[in-house]
Amino acid sequence: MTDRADNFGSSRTVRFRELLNSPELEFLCEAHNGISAKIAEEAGFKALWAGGLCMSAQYGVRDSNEASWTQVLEMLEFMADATSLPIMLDGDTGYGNFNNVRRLVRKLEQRSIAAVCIEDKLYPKTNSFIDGDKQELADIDEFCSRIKAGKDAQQDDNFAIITRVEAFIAGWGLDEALKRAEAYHAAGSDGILIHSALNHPAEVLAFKKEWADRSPVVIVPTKYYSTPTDVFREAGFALAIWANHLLRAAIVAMRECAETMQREQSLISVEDRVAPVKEIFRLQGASELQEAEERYLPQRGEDARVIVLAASRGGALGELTAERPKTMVEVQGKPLLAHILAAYNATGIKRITVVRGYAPEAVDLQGADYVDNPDYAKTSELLSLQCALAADDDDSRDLYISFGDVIFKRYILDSLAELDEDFVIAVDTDWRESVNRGRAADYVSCSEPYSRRAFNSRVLLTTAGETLDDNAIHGEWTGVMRVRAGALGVLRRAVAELAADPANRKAKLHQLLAALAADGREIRAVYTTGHWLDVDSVEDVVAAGSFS
Ligand code: SPV
Ligand code: MG
Repeated sequence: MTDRADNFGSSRTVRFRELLNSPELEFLCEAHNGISAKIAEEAGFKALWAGGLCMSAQYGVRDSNEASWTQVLEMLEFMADATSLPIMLDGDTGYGNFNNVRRLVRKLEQRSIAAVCIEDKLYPKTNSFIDGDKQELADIDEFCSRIKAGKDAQQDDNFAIITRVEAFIAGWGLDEALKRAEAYHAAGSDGILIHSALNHPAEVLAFKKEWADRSPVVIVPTKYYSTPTDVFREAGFALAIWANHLLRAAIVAMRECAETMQREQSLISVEDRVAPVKEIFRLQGASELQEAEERYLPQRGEDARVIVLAASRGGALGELTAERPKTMVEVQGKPLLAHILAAYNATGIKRITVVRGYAPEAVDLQGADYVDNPDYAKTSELLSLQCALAADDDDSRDLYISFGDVIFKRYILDSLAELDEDFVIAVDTDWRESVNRGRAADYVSCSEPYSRRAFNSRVLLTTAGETLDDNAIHGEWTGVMRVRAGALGVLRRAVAELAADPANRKAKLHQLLAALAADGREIRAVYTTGHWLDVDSVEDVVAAGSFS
């Protein structure tokens, strides 16, 4: 993990040192997870206190080392990622002896934590405000070994180890506090946190007076909160830690909200008292991800649109299409059209126009625009395409053309999108099955038959039709086609020319492909095998039930 020195011009450890050593009183705000860290940073704090009490509490456990030190470490990593601020960990007793402290220091540095505070008690610790006077203090020499090992372990000279003197908490008084502070200072401690559970600052002030400026002194005024901050300033304390207030604020707000929702069984009266959802997104940095997506993800979906030709009834399906066109016949629990929309949506393409004809009112799925071909009974695919092209003159995006009765695997779209050519079609090599079943199919002839070699060469369409000679057939067009935005003018002209001939009112799209190829347009053919299904008969509907 890298330290974000660049944001501030200096690393977190340096910035923490500056706060610790500055002649001003500086403040640390408690944070216990990524979002509270971020909120404290936005409020203007220059450093954070990752307090043991609140880190434990947010996990729902006691401040008695019930959360393991690696669980604490994991949360610190989220906090360090969520902010650029220096963080001082409340490292409790150091989680053991000298050996645990030196390993802790190494792991904290790896996570860009600027400082750790260790207290002179025994593992497992108890919070200082719970029967403090019954708490056993560490042996001074043993505690000094924790400090020395920690200092020896740090790689960054500016990493700070603050030592917390619990003599007042445990009922020992000023002399013991001073004796301990002196020993810890000599062992290499970078500052003393003097803690007190009194509701006035007498103990910490007495300590500071005697200690003077031998090293910076840190306080946690939770219990003597009513003391004016100027008293701390005048006494020359280095840092004051507001140690648990974000969590306490959250408890009040969460409880009030939960009780209201439970009581009222409604959100009406809480909505204005909670942060909008978009505020959560902002705190999470959602906009950065959107920008990154634009930078890193393929954007073809954004630039493409689709025309689905779905006007025909599909009379061969009999009763199934009495009241709806084929595209709305259900397979696997949803209409064919829903499968088609889902395949495009899955590749990021959302702009889809469906050409309706038979029973248009039955074609009403969300996620598509609709264009009607009122003449559908007397016309066919080409004129439906013309209707859709006429309805939308936006030629700034690539265009996919699909049939409303053809479902396919999404990878077929991916393989078309990858290629640069103006026109690309997916061609199934498994065409003999259609011939054997005697069904109408759009056969194609290509510059090269399907083979291993064809993978490495640009296979181009030479012609297409329903009645090609078996020897000339290299595959069956799946009905999926992609036209680059720059070639839409060519497509429009080709459609218009064909459609102008009354003999072509019933023209199919394979005629358009053949006309484009005959006109010298390069139509790249991508060979695929299977993974699509043209639903023309009741038998096809049954087969679609197991299409996967
Ligand atoms: C903490 O915030 O976890 C502290 C300060 O260690 S106190 O709760 O006052 O002991
Ligand atoms: Mg603590």
